[in-house]
Amino acid sequence: MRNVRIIGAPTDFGANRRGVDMGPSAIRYAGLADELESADTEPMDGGDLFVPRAEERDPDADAPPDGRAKFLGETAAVSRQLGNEVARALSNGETPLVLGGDHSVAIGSLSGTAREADVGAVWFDAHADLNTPATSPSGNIHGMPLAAALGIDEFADTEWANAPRLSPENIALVGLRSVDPAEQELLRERGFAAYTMSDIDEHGITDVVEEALSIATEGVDGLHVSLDLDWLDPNVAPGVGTPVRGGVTYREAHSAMEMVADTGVLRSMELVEVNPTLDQHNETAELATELAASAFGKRVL
Ligand code: B3U
Ligand code: MN
Ligand code: MN
Repeated sequence: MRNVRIIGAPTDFGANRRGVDMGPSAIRYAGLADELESADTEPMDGGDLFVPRAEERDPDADAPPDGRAKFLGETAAVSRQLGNEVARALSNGETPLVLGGDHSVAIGSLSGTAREADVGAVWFDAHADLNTPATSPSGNIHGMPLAAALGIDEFADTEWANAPRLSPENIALVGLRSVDPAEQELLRERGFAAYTMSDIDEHGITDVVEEALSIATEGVDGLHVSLDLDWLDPNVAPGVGTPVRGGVTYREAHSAMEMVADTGVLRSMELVEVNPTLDQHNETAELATELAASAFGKRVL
């Protein structure tokens, strides 16, 4: 039986809308442990990382020389902690399930999961999260984690952010519908496997996810799944920081997560950007628990 190590990372440093720091509580309250048990896994909850309140800090105290990245020092501290927790869970034979928090927590998850193994990743998100401090329109680090982990441009020597054993050929982004100009350029230039909502409309979710998973798992030891709840349509996931219309449906999302389970190589996963202050009756948090269960192998029959 798979032991799933739940690690709460209640950050909202990376987001411009307050409230995602309540994500870990909301996801647990929605019944995460029961859902994971129904997927025949053994949930082990290690609690939350210590994260200071944003109000106590100056967002620009550690401003980078070029551009803007708010709460950079705080994000570095959380990323280091989380990277260590993720690596420790893996070395104990557990599968880390990180609960965000905003998407900047992916920096820590990726650095931890790609420490002792070659890892591929699928990024289920409306956004590409490939900005850098110089290109970011917002200065919010939740729009930068993939660039940080890959060491792109200003992140080249950012030791706490880089995930050296995460290889760009094994990254696939799925569900894109809000991409900034600099991100478009990067996606084109560096040849990442990137699938937009139009690709899903044209080819169907199963074909797109099959291709994404085969790219991400080719020749690596394991797969990281980064699930930003804004990947889904706001009709079914209203409780997210940056909703974008035209996302995947409830059934498409489950189908994709079932395909993740079928790879048999899921190594680590995160559920991010749940914002309980914008949610309706905790339904987005509930959906997050269900999708995790599907990714860990829950089946009806
Ligand atoms: N690309 C924009 C918006 C954004 C990215 N991720 C989220 N929003 N959730 C930015 O600010 O980088
Ligand atoms: Mn994201
Ligand atoms: Mn997003």
